[in-house]
This record gives sequence, structure tokens and C-alpha cells, in this order.
Amino acid sequence: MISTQMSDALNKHMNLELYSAHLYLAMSSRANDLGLKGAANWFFVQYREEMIHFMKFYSYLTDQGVVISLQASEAVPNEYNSLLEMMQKTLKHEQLITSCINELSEQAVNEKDHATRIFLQWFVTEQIEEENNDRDLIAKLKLVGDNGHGILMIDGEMGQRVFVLPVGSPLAV
Ligand code: OFO
Repeated sequence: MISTQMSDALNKHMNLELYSAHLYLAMSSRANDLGLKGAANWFFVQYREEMIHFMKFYSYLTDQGVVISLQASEAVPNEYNSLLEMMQKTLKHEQLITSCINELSEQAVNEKDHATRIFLQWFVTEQIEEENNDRDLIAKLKLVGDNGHGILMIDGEMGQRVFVLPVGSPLAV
């Protein structure tokens, strides 16, 4: 049993997760264009993770008997001048997602909707990791500044990122 207000809020957020996926897929393309294959990989993995987040909301709402409503996806930016700029925009976006997850959690608590509160717990923890990863990369990029060799080292590190399908996740591309 889920309230209409709660399912509407979750449905809205589900669409934001899809927007996140598109945002990072565009960043992957831009990184590739800048010659940063490792960063392109990192953002592609991020895209795949966001599709999992999207599908988690989709599956939860479906399991709650809600007919989901997909909104037309907004165009995402794809003009970035540097990897640092992309990572700063990424952190800013993830901070927005964190505040949305917190608001949803608060709503679930206020409605005494424990199923939704527990469902959202995974995202509360996930957001800590998301922001932390972004902050680490921003710090490293600031340290190397415009040094091409330093940027390529970070790019190499970003190329090591591997997509891992979380246990029990709905399948997604
Ligand atoms: Fe789904 O966490 Fe990023 O947006």
C-alpha cells in the first residue's frame, strides 16, 4: 500500500534518475571527444549505474501496483571544456540527487510508509559513495591543474572503473 503522493514523488524521481543516465552518457561522449578514453569509460559506467537506479525505482513502483509514467527526457548539456568541469558538474548534480533522496525519505517517514523508507535506504548509502568518488577526482584534478601528463594519469585511473551489477538488481542496459 503506497499513497498517491508517495508514488507520484517516486515516479518523478525515477525520471530524474533517467535524466542522470543521459547526462553521464553525454559526458562519456564528450570525454571521448577530448581524447580522454579513461574518463569516457568512467562516465559510461556511471551511465549504466544510473540505469540500474532508474530500474530500481521502476521495479519498486511496479511491485507496489503503480502504473509508472515516463516523462519526456529533457535535453542534457554536452559542452564541457575540461574533465575538471565535468567532474564539478557531476558533483553538483549528485548533491541535487542526494537532497531529493533525503526529501523522499522524509516524506516516507512522515507517511509512516516503512516499505518505501527501507527501499530508499539503499540510495541514501549509495549517494555517500557517489559524492565521495566525485570529490576525490576533483581533488586530484585540481592538484595536477593543466599538466597534461597528470591528467592522462588520472584518465588512466578512470579507465580502470568496472561496472558491477548489484546483487538482486533489475537488469538494465
Ligand atoms: Fe542515481 O545517483 Fe547519480 O544521479
